[in-house]
Amino acid sequence: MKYADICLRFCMVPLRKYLESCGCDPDLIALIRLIARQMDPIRKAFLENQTYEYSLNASGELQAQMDTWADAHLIRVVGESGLVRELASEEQEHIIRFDNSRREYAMVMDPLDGSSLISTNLAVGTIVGIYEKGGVLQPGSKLKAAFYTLFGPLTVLVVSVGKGVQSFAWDSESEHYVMLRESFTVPEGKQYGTGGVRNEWLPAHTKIIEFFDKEGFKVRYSGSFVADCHQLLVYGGIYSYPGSAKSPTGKLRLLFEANPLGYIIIQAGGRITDGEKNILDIIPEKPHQKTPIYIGSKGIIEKIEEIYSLS
Ligand code: AFP
Repeated sequence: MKYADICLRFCMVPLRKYLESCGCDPDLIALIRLIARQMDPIRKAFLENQTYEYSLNASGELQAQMDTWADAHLIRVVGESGLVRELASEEQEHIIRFDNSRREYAMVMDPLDGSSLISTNLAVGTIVGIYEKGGVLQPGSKLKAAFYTLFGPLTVLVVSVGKGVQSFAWDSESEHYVMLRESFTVPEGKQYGTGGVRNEWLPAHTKIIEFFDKEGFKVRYSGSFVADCHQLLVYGGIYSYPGSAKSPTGKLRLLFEANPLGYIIIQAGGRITDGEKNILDIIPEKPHQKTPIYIGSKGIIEKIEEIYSLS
């Protein structure tokens, strides 16, 4: 079936039309669509890049072969676009500058989040945040757009350009993204996920988990931030990765993970906190800065901040 027929038959709005209807700058639309289209080659590359313990990144963490493949692929495409002046990637130690770019967009990305799950064929995805200008070391509240993709049964793109949150699915026949859902509101679900090791948690986090257990929350934690956030976007609840005595700032990166997802979840009526403040207000000092993170339903985050304030 032809793409136009599919849209007509299922009343599906294509990604480009949706972004145009939001009044986005044509170059921002071009950039989002360019990155979004790379999910097809990335998805196809999984089969030939199945080495899981491939290399170490700048932070000394294990990289899967797909981490480096997706990173190199996206860096090349972004560089050739002529739209991005600065790029920070979770897989690169330093900020990359494209001095000849004709626009000043600054992009942050986790090329493949949750990559330890590649070996188990569970859902992973790509996270992207875009600033209009001013470089990558800016608070998340200044983002112009953020999106993530999720490689599940469908390749899904969830995007916000500051006008709510929408999801699109990749149609491999027509090679377009078509709208799946035109708005999201994070419900007050009763489920939680937490990273870290229980006997290393700090007292406030232990109290929070005890509160969830007492209130009859279900546990949902996959090991892929992007997949767990997608789940809470639909069902509500929270994802958390706390600080610990060993690692007071936790594991997740402010620039590549917390800010883009925080921007999206706030646009869907949820919240994000480090326990004390909105993560999107943090002014980053370095690309690989980490932060403790609680993200999800508004009411639950308010309760978490209350428990922190009393601890
Ligand atoms: P990787 O992309 O290196 O697998 O890291 C994934 C991640 O940053 C995030 O997506 C997960 O929620 C979290 O780490 C899982 O960490 P644990 O394995 O410590 O639970």
